[in-house]
Amino acid sequence: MKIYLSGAIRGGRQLQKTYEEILNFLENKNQEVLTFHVASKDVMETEESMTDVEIFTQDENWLNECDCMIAEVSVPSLGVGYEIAYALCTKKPVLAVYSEEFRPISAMITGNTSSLLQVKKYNSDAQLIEYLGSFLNQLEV
Ligand code: 6K6
Repeated sequence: MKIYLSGAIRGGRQLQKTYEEILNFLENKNQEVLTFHVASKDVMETEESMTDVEIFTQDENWLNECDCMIAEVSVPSLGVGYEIAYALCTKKPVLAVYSEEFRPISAMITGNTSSLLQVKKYNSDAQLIEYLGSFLNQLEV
């Protein structure tokens, strides 16, 4: 399954290690993560090699190509919010996870009752992984 991993870049990189953990879990489950760069330690340096139009176009293509989205929404990010809305409008299932240490999350996420969106608050790495596993199981992959 092709997964769009969404996480803050210009919004702030304080959860980069968590994004890396999510990426590792998904890849160990043999999933194809289209946006693996979100978890990269060097993303800000790499960013300088692309224009904003190139970034947007590439991500829009991946949003159209993905089967589902996993978004880490603890760190507020315009890009992540945009991507979640795009995925839902194009009828893709979305799992949005956030750490209880980072509340409150936008009501546009926690108050969204779309049947395609699951929003989960985690209190440990183990719980985060549990939510990821359960989301994959629901999609039967
Ligand atoms: C290339 C390689 C590594 O980094 C780059 C250039 N930057 C971006 N590349 C790809 N996607 C990006 C880049 N900057 C933001 N995004 C998308 O927006 C990602 O899919 C993230 O989920 C989201 C983050 O948005 P901001 O507003 O926090 O930057």
